[in-house]
Amino acid sequence: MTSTPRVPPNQQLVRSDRWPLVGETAPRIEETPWRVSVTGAVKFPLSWSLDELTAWGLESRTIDIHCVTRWSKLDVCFEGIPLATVLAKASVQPEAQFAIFRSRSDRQHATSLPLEFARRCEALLAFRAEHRPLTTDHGGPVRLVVPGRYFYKSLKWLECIELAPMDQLGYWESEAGYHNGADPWQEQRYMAPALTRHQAAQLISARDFSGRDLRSISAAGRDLTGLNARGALLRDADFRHALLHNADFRQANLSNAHFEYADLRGADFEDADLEGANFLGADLRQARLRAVSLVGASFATVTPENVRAATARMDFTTQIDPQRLSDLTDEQRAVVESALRYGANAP
Ligand SMILES: Nc1nc2c(c(=O)[nH]1)N[C@H]1C(S)=C(S)[C@@H](COP(=O)(O)O)O[C@H]1N2
Ligand SMILES: [Mo]
Repeated sequence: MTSTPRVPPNQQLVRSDRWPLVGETAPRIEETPWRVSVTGAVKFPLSWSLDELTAWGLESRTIDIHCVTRWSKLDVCFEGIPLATVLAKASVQPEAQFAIFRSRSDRQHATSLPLEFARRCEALLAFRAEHRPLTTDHGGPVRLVVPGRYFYKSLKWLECIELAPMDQLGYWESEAGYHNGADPWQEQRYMAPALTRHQAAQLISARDFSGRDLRSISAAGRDLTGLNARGALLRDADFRHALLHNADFRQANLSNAHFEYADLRGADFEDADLEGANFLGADLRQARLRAVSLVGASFATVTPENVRAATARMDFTTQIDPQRLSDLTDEQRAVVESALRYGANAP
């Protein structure tokens, strides 16, 4: 018998009693009663109150969550109305190719799926998770849960499904450059970099990234000693083996950034977003990681046999707030705590 892996590449499991919060934490405040509508390329627009929807009878489905910032949570029990049922009730016109999902949220949060996938992917309009009503911060009263796609396709506070002949990029897809395909098994995390190689080379030689949007920049192996990257948007940036001695990354967004084997001695990460960042083999002595977020970050390879390979170099001169370490998985936290206490961890 061949066993299919349960966890997609480069994801790590969160503790089973934890469910990280990502993105917006509350819907728009509004007096009007919540309704879910289907509009766009349909014969007649339809809408239902939440009571009308739940009266159809909730179905329960066990779904694995895979967040693009590298944490996964398996076997979460959701209860809701199948998206396929809702789509079947609407008389969808033949020109419809995409379903755009809109959120009752201040920033008009949205995401989309190809209609063909939306019909067959076994998504739910979920009202309950783990046998309780969905909490507001996790998308209650009603959210989309889409199995087989990174979790940014699972829109919280669903209020409108619009059918359209053309796709519209969602909030995270356009703001963060998240891949519109979002297949975790193919690691469709980010769209292609927005920068040309020439532009990247110029910025690298000037060593000033401050305040810029440089997501997915490739700076692997470059000498960026003393880099000013304050407040820069550096999601998915590639700094593997780079020299980043005393670099200033304060307030930078370094979600999913690659720092494998980088020299980060004395680098300052105060207030930086380090979700999903990879520090394998990096030198973090004298580095400051104050007020950072570390969900999904890794500092060592922890193999199933619990062999720790390529642990980041950290010691008592590395400054990390102890409370922030609770963002990490138990394995990662144990590695970091022992490195901070006993030092070095030279490979
Ligand atoms: N309305 C809305 N839906 C959203 C988001 C958001 O910011 N706003 N974030 C998305 C992302 S990136 C993720 S990983 C999940 C997080 O859901 P959770 O906070 O319940 O874990 O919601 C998705 N749906
Ligand atoms: Mo996400």
